[in-house]
Amino acid sequence: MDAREAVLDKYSGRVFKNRKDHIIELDEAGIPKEIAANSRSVPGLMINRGCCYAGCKGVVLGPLRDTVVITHGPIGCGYYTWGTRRNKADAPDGRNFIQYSFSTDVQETDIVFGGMKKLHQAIKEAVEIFHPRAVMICSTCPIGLIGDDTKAVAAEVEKEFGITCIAYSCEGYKGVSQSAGHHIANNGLMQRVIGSANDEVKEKAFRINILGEYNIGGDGWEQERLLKKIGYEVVAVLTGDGSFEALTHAHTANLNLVQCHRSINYIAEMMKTKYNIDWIKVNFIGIDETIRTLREIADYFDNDEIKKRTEEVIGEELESIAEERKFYRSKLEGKTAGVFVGGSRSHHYQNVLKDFGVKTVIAGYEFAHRDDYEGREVLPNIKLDADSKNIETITVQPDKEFYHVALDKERFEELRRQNVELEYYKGMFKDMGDGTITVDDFNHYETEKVLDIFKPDIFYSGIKDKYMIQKKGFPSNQLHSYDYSGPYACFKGAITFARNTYLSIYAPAWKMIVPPWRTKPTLEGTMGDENYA
Ligand code: CFM
Repeated sequence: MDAREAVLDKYSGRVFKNRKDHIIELDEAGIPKEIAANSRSVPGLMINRGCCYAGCKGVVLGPLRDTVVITHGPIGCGYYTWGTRRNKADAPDGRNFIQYSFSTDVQETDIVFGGMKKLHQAIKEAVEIFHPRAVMICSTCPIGLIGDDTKAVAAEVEKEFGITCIAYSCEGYKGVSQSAGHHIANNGLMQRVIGSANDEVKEKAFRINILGEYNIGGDGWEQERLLKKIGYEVVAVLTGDGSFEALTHAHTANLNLVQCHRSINYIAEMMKTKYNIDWIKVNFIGIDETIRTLREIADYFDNDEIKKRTEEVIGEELESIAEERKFYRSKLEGKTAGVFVGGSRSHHYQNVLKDFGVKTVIAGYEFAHRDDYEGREVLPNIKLDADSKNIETITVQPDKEFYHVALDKERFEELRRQNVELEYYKGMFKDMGDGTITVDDFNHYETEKVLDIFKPDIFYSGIKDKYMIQKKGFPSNQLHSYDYSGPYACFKGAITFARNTYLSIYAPAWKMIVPPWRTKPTLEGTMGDENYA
């Protein structure tokens, strides 16, 4: 029985039929195989996904520091998503509201009589107290069910307070995971925020946006530090330590860097159509990947000074980490890992592991789509199901005023021939292979099974399964929140990541654990009427 069969073995016919296409064994590197992704999870299985509201409010809109993002729904939705994602933010203009949880605290009476008045009152209070640059309304499940017209409230607020207010119908049930919420948030930002400031485009300047970087543990700050050191101007970051204010100018940049393809590819594509801003898939996770990324950006702009500075900065950064890099490589070489995160990191982190000689034997995404596994070339073959059709796809037109000059066709093709991922993402599969396994939408049972089969030295995941993994005797670090550490991006970040990995693998604690169920049964039961005797 191979690993895949062993994982599927215990399933009933119906569950087997569903799960078999989500588990792929990769034999040869570079040969993508089709995987089932972005579909409904099997009810009853313990999975790690979030909901549509989580993707819209928590992931994409939440990090905007000068904006009040208000949860319209029962208090639990706002409360349980409060402060759980480590998207750090500064307060350069005195506006940073991300420590707060704004909610309308919808009650039974509101469900019966409607919550629109309450929403209006809540926004009024927030605007008067905090003076935000904008207000975003995020609806949760019950709001969609009772049919509150949040868009009407937003329009009223705009008139009354002269402030941008956008309502998002991102009810949790809208999609099969948080991925739906990313798309909804992308649409709103594109329609109402990006391009709303009336500035001038500076054609030849080295002005860039970083898309899909959420500044978890300070990753975005580390990227900005390097890019500025080279000589780039960062116009906007979407959306880590980002601001409504900066987003209004995003259309004036000359290149979009896409870090997390899954959560932001919609905006990248729409900005290409509307403003002719090229996007390039980058990766700042990993030493070799950061070097590749910096060189590709320099190649894109094709400017001697920028190229020179790029090499100088790479040299300086490499020198500053040389010793530690060697030490951690000597400790980690030959180890194996499992990586299971949302929709990008399971790919990105394989690169930093490779830097230190660690092989990824198990990988999977919670909610990515087939293109994140197989590459964007499969996009035309992805059949939209009813769940995906539920999410609006908006179309944009070229903007007469702000349409940029971008690369000419020849240069574009030349860069593509050099494997620069211009308007392209190759996906995770092409970097895997050799008997490794990929599992889409892992559940806890499957996690336990792959741990038993592959016995990796470490398994990276999140808070929902971390302790279950550790109870099985495997060290587990969180790759969503970085276990309160970070940044992990770029050169210095790679060292911090390696240090945490080293500390976890070399901690003897996990081998000493004897869970109680190993020595005695923890669940006892009786059959039939014995209890009532
Ligand atoms: Fe993109 Fe993210 Fe991720 Fe994501 Fe996320 Fe996250 Fe993630 Mo947690 S935007 S897809 S919805 S890289 S919150 S910062 S770590 S699951 S792999």
